[in-house]
Amino acid sequence: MAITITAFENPPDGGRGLVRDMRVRWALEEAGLDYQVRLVSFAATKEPAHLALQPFGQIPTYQDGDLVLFESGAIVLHIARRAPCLLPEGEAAQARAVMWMFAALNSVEPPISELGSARLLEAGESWSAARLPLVAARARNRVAQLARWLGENEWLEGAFSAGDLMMVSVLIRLRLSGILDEFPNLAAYVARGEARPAYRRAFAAQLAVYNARPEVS
Ligand code: GTB
Repeated sequence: MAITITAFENPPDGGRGLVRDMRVRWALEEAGLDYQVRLVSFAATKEPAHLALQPFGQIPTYQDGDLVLFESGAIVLHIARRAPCLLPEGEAAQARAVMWMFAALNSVEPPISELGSARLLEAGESWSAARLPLVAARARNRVAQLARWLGENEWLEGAFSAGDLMMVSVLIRLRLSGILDEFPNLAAYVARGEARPAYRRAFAAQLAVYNARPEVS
């Protein structure tokens, strides 16, 4: 049976690759694994059938035979274990790649997510204008630290790995704020990720979902 992942049938980002099924699609494309995508509505993610797969009512999920996974990081790591192009050989090199996955998810994505919420979800609140600069400063500070570390290196640890896949996926979410372009080396790093054929295939597939979305009345 083929690997099946879930994604929103009506992607809230307009098909720009910001929703978390994108990183799973990208990993599957890098790994060269066959998969299918089961599209779900936002309402369906709150129903018992989906909650049995994902306790928090979110996408993405991953199913392969009897194995059910949620959490995009866990899913990408599972895929990476089957793909030498995503996890380098050697215990220490693998540990460094996994470390960068955790760094992307635990240290870099939270301030970026917070900024996204502040810009989009809280924009109408009376306190939004006062809070936004604080949240933007936190995100800017964190990515400045990353930019200093990356310097002019192509990837975080020599060769491309699942750590880069996750970091690029997270940084893309910063682009709309304009902050990514304040760091030319990080913007170039993201562009290198986006130029990978596997990324482009994944992006095209999720954009096709947006373009074919059901009419919303
Ligand atoms: N920690 C989980 C993981 O990594 O898998 C988080 C999964 C998650 O946040 N999923 C979101 C979801 O299902 C979609 S990606 N949300 C529904 C809910 O929580 O009820 C988050 C997202 C949403 C929208 C945009 N956007 O519009 O740009 C970008 C990212």
